Amino acid sequence: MSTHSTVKLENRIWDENERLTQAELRALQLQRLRELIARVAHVPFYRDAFQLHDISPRTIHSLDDIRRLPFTTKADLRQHHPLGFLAVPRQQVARIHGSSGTTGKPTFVAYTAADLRLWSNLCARFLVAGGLRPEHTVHVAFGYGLFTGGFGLHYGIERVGAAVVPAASGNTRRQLDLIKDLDAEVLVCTPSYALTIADTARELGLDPRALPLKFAHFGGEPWTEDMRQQIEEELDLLAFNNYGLSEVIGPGVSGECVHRTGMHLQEDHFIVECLDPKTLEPVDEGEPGELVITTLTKEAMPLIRYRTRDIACLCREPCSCGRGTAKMSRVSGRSDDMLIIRGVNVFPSQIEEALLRVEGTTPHYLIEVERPGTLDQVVVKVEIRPELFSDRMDRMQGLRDRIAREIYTITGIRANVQLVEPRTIERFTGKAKRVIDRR
Ligand code: DLL
Repeated sequence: MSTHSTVKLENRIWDENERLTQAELRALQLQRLRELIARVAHVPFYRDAFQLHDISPRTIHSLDDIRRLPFTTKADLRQHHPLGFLAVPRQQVARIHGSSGTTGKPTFVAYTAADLRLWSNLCARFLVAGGLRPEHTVHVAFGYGLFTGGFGLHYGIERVGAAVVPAASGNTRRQLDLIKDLDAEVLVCTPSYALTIADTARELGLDPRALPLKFAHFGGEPWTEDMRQQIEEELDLLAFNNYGLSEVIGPGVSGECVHRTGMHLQEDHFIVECLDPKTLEPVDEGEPGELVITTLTKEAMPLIRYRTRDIACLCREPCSCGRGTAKMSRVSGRSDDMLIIRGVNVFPSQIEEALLRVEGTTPHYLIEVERPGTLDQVVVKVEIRPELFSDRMDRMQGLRDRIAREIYTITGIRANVQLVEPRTIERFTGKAKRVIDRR
């Protein structure tokens, strides 16, 4: 039996800025915050808010003044769809990614060439912190497309000088062949997909522990310490956590070092606040709160105080790896109703939108999410109109297919749609409970 999980990783730091102390970071953040305010002053959303609250680089005296700045939410991005938050001329945009919104349309995120360089550098930082070296071959099983996972990690790996296998998502058997044939030591994907890889290997009569993988960088969805242990055990590798979100940049906001005691936030490029989601006041250090992120150095679409809705804790105690940056805990939940299903962000309102497009349905539905094995499964129970409820199998089948197709078009997930008789889904007098998450 191989012993990858006992591999000793040497602590390496990619970029000297990672060693800045908290005091140095604070000074740099203040300077960059002022520059940012000047840069976004012509973006209509910020211009109006700045005028209202008399905000300019000169009125920002300390980092505490960030609390005078407006929040930015996903709804704000939507209202300025598609690119109303652009802070540079359109000709300077080098790439556009997108993330699922609360309705069918994605929210777009634009990058200049400098933003793309920054992004790959930020990914290189956490990859190197978690053991990546130029001699490695990395298997990337994230989707390549509007989703930021594939391209973000891809260029980060190239930046380090390692070899990338852009396997993308799907066809797990083929992925296993690639990992074996190309001797990939590093795996990059969602943590749940890693378990699918292990399952599929066993189905094929292969020992997943015998794969050449030595360590892995996982992100894009919530996972637990128990799941880390399970993955490490099943695939015999060391697993590292990294976090990010499209609106802010994609992967690269934070990632673990060799100590794996929290993810180092890249504080020279982001100011991260941890706030009570109800009062929007800062929580005490170490207490859970919603992460609110200001992008200090992005050019194309900088955001001020973006409400991530992700709940986590911050820790500012120095880490023995030599990085001066604060660390965030695992994400423990969300302050909104967004679900992450097989790495895809889904809002219940998107399912509702899909139902509205299909005649014969009612707005009464229930989303049940389970993880029977390693993969998430979604059942959408939909009440249909009494006059349409029929014994004719073909009719009901047709309706079910149409609903499933609409859900797929809007969310990108394949749901198991079940039609239920009128008035069988519970009615609510207060806030409707539309989701049962059994994972
Ligand atoms: O998932 C970016 C990403 C890709 C990060 C690959 C890491 C690796 P979005 O699709 O916009 O972007 O989804 C962002 O996913 O707000 C969190 O709720 C969740 N998320 C991302 N990473 C983690 C993680 C990418 N390590 C949303 N742990 C975020 C828990 C995570 N949740």
